[in-house]
Amino acid sequence: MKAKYVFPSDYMADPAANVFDGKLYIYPSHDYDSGECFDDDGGHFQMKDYHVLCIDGDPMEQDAKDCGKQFGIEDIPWVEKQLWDNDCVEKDGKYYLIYSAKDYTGVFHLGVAVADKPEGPFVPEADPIRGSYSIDPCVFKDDDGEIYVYFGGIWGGQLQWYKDNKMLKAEHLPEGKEDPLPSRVARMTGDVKQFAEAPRAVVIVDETGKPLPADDPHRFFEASWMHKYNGKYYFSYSTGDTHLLCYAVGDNPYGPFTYQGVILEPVVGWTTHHSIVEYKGKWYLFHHDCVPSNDTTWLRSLKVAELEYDAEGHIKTVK
Ligand code: FUB
Repeated sequence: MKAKYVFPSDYMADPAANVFDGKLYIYPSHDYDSGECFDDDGGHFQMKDYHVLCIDGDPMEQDAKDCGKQFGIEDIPWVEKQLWDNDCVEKDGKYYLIYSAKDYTGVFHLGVAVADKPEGPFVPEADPIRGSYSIDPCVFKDDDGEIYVYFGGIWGGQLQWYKDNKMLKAEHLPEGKEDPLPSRVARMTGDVKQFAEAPRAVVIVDETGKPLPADDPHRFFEASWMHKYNGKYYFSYSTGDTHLLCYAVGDNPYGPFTYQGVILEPVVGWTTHHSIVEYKGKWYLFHHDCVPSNDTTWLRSLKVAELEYDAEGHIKTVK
């Protein structure tokens, strides 16, 4: 399958692609070379602002255009550093960008910024979402209009710090046949600014209904994404240290989701992160790799590939 770079003029990552007003809008992280060294907690990812990108045409032919800087760390009172992944949803003609960032105590939370147009300008709320934690929000609007946020990431994403939505004194990374750390999902309030309920675990099970164990190379790590295909809920995610994008299918937004297979094989660079979107009758996988930066893990470039399903609704692996 063909793949193409989307925005060759700058380093961007973690693309959340959405269709608004007949155009493709991409909400990425904005990588840059901060000089921080690589570490297992992602200290080399020191992003300091957000941009929105737009493609009005065939994404396999056209590069994205930059709609400009939206806001930076200096505009958000609660944030000290690391503006990581973000995503955007529309409700009643307003656009809500949900992002992850670290506060002044070194803890990740989710924040909200609001705009009248998908290209911004987005204005951040003064405080993070109450009760939010960890990273990598994906905002999903179901056909009935309810909005859900999926989030979470382990290691530097701090998900291992939490149990039952409370921060633990001691962190535990599950091993062997223990249940893995799950992504989380919460329905949002009508104003899309708070959780309407306590976040729930997103459980991925095998074909017998048993949760995939912690030592399964296909277990969840970070980069949640939700899309619907033929009435089914497709939860996709990165497996982090095994470097795959995988997916699982369920009957409702909360799951459980039954593991199906690999969407994307490992790319150049440590991280892999994506979104899946239907645009003008075709399905696309947006993701990133580090080929243009010669495998510099913190300088990633956006890519797009066409995505295909077989007759049973299985996604064909992009190699
Ligand atoms: O961009 C920083 C982090 O790298 C993201 O939050 C992860 O999903 C990984 O792509």
